[in-house]
Amino acid sequence: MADNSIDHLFYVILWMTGLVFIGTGLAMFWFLWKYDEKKNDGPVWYSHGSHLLEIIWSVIPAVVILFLAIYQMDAWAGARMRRPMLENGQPKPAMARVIGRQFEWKIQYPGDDKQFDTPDDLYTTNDLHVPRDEEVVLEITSEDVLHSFFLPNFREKQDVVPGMKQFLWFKPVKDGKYDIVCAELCGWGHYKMKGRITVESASDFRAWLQKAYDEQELSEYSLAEAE
Ligand SMILES: [Cu+2]
Repeated sequence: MADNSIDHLFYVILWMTGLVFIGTGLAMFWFLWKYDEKKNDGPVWYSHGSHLLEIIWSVIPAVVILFLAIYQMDAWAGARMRRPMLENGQPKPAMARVIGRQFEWKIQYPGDDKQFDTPDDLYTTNDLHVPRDEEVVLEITSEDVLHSFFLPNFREKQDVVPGMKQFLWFKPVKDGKYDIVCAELCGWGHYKMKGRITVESASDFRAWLQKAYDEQELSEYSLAEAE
């Protein structure tokens, strides 16, 4: 997401449920007080229901849910349909590929040629870096089972489905290190399937990419060459 629409929806729903909670609580205490045993010594009257009341308490929640269904459409479209575009009208390519596997997040950057699965790709484990104030597009895949790529601080969550390639986008606005967690029970090591996403300035990001790439080239175990 490039805005606060998820948080906004959260607060709208919190206000609605909060008001209903306070309202029903007050009504309950009012009935307790009004129908106090000491003030009401007549026989108990059992109601066999009210058609009108049933219609009212069915229609009001239906209207509320219909309102929410329509009200959230724009946030949904922003998160799932309006992928950032390039100036030429093409969808913005993924900055990195995130591959879930038991039990880690494999991160793949395409390198200078901007093509995945070429010899200049950079691989890291559980260590995703993104530049601040840029629309970041990620490609999400799984190598084995179902996972769920969850960035709680970014209000982003996507099921990771084997055999599917999915895209996620957001605009980081604040520097820092944040959690990447797996939100789908994926095996015995699910609990330790966590990574870090680092948001930094564009120049720090490029410097980190270059450094990580140089380190990969130096190490004798190069995944890129093993491909
Ligand atoms: Cu997992």
